Amino acid sequence: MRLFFITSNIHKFLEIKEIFSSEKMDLKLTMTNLRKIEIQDEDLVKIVKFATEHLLSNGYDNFFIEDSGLFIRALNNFPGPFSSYVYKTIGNSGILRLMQDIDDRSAYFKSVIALCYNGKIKMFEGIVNGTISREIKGNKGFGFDPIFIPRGYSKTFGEMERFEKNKISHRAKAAREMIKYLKQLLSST
Ligand code: ITT
Repeated sequence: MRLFFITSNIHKFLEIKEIFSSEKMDLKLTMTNLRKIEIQDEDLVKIVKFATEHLLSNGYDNFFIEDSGLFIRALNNFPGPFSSYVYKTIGNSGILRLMQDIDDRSAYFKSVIALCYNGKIKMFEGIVNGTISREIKGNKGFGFDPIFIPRGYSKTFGEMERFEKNKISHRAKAAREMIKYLKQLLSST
């Protein structure tokens, strides 16, 4: 059986695909770059829920979407749900410039997955805490990875292999919760 991940971001897809295979998920994961409706809101949960309900009411099923963002404490949780736009406009160097004279570097990534399976919607969340680095480091991963140092580590996500990031990332946590739920569901049918 097939499960569709509706996303335009190949990195997100590859991260979750690797988790599906390490968790030995039976469902075949397929990336679909379908346009989804994105409302503007400060709450990631509301954003994915709205998009998922819209897709379901348009006849789509057996898919999930994921929305994520970087929340920086000293910037009142900016860029948060606007992460994609902020990355495309000011990028990592812009964030570091905004943080130039700021000592409190704490930040977190949050991921919210909305799964629609057999017509039922379920949400899963994951968070990873860390700090914003002083310089851009590493060329692995994507987006803000080269400026985010997860708590307990001395290197950025941008310096980590995918499997290392997948041990601790926000997306990996949300994805593992979804897999747990799907496994239970599949074993009971
Ligand atoms: P979709 O088509 O799935 O929406 P997207 O890249 O536009 O793909 P989002 O709207 O969820 O995804 O944007 C989240 C942005 O936050 C993303 O583009 C990155 O800039 C940043 N981001 C989220 N998770 C990240 C991660 O694990 N590492 C680095 N940056 C991340």
